[in-house]
Amino acid sequence: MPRPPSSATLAELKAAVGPGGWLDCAGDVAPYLTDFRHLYQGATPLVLMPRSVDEVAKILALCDRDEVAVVPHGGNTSYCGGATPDESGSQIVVSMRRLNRVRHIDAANYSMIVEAGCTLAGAQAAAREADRLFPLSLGSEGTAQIGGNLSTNAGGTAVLRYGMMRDLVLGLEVVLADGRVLAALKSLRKDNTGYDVKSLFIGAEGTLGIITAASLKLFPLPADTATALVGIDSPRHALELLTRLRTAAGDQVTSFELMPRIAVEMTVKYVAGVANPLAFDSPWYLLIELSSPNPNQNLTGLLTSQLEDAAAAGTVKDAMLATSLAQAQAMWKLRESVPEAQRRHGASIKHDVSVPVSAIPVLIEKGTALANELAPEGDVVSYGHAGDGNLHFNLSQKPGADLELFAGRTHVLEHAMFDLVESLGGSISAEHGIGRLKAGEFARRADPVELRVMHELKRALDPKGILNPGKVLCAN
Ligand code: 2HG
Ligand code: ZN
Repeated sequence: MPRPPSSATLAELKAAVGPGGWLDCAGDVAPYLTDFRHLYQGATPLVLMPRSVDEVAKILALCDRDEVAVVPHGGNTSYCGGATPDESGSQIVVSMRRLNRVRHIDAANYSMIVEAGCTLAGAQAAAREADRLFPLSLGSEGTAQIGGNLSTNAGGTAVLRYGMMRDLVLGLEVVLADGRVLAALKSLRKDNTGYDVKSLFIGAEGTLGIITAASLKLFPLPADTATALVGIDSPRHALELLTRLRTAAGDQVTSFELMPRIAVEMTVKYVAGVANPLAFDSPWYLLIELSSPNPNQNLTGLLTSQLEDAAAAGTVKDAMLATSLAQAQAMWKLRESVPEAQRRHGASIKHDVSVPVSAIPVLIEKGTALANELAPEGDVVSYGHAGDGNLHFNLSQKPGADLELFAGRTHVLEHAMFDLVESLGGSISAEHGIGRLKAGEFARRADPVELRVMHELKRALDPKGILNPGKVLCAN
């Protein structure tokens, strides 16, 4: 069991990172003590900001020796409290923000090595400069860091085409709990040498080691893109259209995002500069993007003809194709601002869940019935990455509804939603991780053998339990 650090340990930790590498005044550490959604308010005696792998290794060796708990901290955009220390005041925070270099880009190998504290937008920009695409794409990419993206196995809006963060990794450098450095930073597409050890650290939320750098896959930059905002009557039509487009355009279907009317209305109302470009109101909207590195694909022509055929078949009500980059960006702003609009509107209850894509319409139908019954103070705002089977099945407090009553529905509704998701063969966490928020539900619902294996791995790699205690796995 980790214990509070002594003043001698704190002094050694400060010395390990040197002047300018740590914070311990209340005002300075405050931003590290609460999560993005303000679900948790923790405490810490010390925030460390290492600048090299060696410094991270020294920190962990000291913490392991003295059994001090460590909470790795990236861009702090996570939704499940995975990067926030607990309330005890005995956990050290290790911020990765100064470990943020792009170490190497190998354009011919379509790979790059970046450090954990590099922002996702920074990694994308570095790839672009080398005429390559790093395709992970999220609303919070300006702040979110590569280490956090890896640790939560982040998803976002281009998973349909490129996969999740796990699918974009060739190698990792990780500092283990006792300070040893696992140097698995190869940039190979083929490497069948035994167990895939690096993959253990992806999605582990810093509970098995601290990721310090990654070798990431790059892709050709798109040279042709077609973006459309489409009005449809029901989620079933979304499924029909997705099948039609994948048949016609294969892997060129890059994004397929679903939004209900209420999400569009809220976003137009609360977020400056957002407009709904469609002439007609629609119960549901899709934001669709096709892309290809081939400039001569005429994707706009392809998407137009597919949408026309879909309209003739009664699948599509109304559609608008972006005719300029600015128009495409405006459509993306509409989609990416939905979380901000929900925040401005009032309190929300969130479920980041996934089901097989074919079950999305049932999830929406049954989930909405559950929400109306169990949380009548909320409006359902279910939107997200329909093409991946991932919905943010959220509720927003109804205007004028009692906040306490609404918030009080969270657990009963979550339980029912998770039961529904499980009955459809889905997951209670699609892309936001487990963190502290879902650790209890995860422990209750995980396959017992799989959970046992996870605890065994945790004990093997972190026998003193110093790495991000209470996240992902509950103490057993
Ligand atoms: C998104 O897809 C993010 O916009 C946030 O994953 C989802 O706020 C949410 O629930
Ligand atoms: Zn999302």
